[in-house]
Amino acid sequence: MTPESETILVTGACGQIGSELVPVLRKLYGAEKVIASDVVPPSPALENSGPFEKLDVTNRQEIGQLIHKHRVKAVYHLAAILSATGEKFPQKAWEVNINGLYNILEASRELGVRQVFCPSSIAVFGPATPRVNTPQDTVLSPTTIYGVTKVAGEHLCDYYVRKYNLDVRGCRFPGIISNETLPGGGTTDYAVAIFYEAILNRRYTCFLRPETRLPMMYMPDCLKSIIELMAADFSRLRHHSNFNLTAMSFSAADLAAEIKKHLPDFEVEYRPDFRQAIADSWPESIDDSAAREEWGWKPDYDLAAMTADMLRVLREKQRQGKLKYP
Ligand code: VAH
Repeated sequence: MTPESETILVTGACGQIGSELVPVLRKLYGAEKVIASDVVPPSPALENSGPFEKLDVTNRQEIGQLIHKHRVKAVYHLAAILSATGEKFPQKAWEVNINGLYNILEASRELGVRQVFCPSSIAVFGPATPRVNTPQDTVLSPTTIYGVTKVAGEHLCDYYVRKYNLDVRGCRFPGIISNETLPGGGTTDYAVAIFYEAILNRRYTCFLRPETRLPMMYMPDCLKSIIELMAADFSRLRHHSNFNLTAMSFSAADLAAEIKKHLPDFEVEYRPDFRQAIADSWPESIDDSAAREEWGWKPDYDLAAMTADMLRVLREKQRQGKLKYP
């Protein structure tokens, strides 16, 4: 747990998870104690809610200067290139996801950071992995550069735990669905875009086949998992940076049908693109018993609850004239 007096650095603060984790951390620890950072400029809301620093995680000197300047004791390292964008720019994905992580771990080791959170992903699994109820400890054979960087990242983080006793923790997140930021280049982006298109156009062209089933999680559960994992007793953890985690699994057709219960005239057309092959290499469902046993993980949202809340929040934004898409 991050003691009251410690300063936190969040990288990738403008991204899907970062943009919602920063307000949660600021509520928990005080706005001035949470330094938001990203390589892109902050939204007005983020800029006006507490300290923001421009940070390119591939620049190790910049990281060291920020950690030293703000006496950072905990880092939530969320800066990453996701699966679909990674396949378009694999070299960039390696630079950001691995060189960036290495820079964070080295700066944390050298400058006395006490705790680091770095998310992994179900993208670490591949075609050779059992796809149903994928085990915690199993074959990791990713076919995307994003998955390769996440497997390497897990091993790098666990090396820093063993070698330097650095407290590094992370979860293999499933697809995350949120109503704050627009999709950021992932294969699960359809599960966010579909809500906006349903509300605005009553139509959506899905880039995955209807029967494509993937592990998913609503953002409130994602944020809860990060806070709870970072607060867990380190001595109870047998795993560190690679906890399997999920809340539900559903297919694109399941999600469309759930939305249709609220918007009966909603129609979906299916036109699979290059992201279908990525989704086909990932699990359909996840065994997250290690997270449940080692730090008490339990999700709150299922498909029906998430769908109702997503539509409620986005329709309220539309009513206020604040629904921005794309
Ligand atoms: C992606 N949203 O689609 C991310 C996530 C499991 C998927 O890692 O790349």
